[in-house]
Amino acid sequence: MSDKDDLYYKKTDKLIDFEFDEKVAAVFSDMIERSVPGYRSLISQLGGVAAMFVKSKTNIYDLGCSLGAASLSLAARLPGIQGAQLILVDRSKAMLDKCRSNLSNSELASVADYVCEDIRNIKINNASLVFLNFTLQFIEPNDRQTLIDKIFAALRPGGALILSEKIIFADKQENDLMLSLHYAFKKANGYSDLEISQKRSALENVLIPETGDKHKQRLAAAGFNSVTTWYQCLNFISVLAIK
Ligand code: GEK
Repeated sequence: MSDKDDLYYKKTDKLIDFEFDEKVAAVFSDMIERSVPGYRSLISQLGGVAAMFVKSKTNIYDLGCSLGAASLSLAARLPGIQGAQLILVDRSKAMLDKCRSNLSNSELASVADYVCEDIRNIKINNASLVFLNFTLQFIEPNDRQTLIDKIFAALRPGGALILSEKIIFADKQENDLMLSLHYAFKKANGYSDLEISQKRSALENVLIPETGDKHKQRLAAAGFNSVTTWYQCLNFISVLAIK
């Protein structure tokens, strides 16, 4: 169970950049469900999409796994995950510790490896499936193509990357509309104006969204054969890229 997210409830004079520390890990499930439109629905469908690509004797990577929601969704659709090995990676020790305890009573416990490392620095190989579920947005934009190229090289033919991201829109009117709708979503979920604005400032230099087209161009440049948006809720999308 997650505690209620009230991290930005009180006015703070000196806001520091957002970090995935112990305080965030403790409230993360509540935070992401109340902040990301369609998160619960996306997670419940993600496993079904992902299950189509998993092959035995391959590796599945959950990059920026947080509490392991994507992997748990897969396990619910594909019991035993086809005898594949699951590698969960997060550079936040607080998140990864919580992920390990979350999965400890699941069938994933026996096939899961946990790596506390920056995903830019790890080796990836023999992959049938890679999740980048709301993680690329936290990577420095200049490093994104190199990371996507590394994932493409590690995937077997027919393997898939599922990339979910917060996005912006090239058209200003559309972008403003989506920002207003996202704001209304957070208000409806109980966040105050102060909480929303303090969280936004804390994330400003940390979460850098791009357009859906930019993501698709990058995936095409890496060499992906097929690139499809399979899910969208307001300014949050999930793209299925198949090698
Ligand atoms: C979910 N996938 O619920 N290397 C490793 N981990 C990183 C890096 C990096 N360079 N940058 C950020 N992270 C999850 C949700 S949350 C999304 C993912 C959000 C990690 C970071 O520590 C955090 O746990 C996660 O990526 C992003 O399906 O909070 O909006």
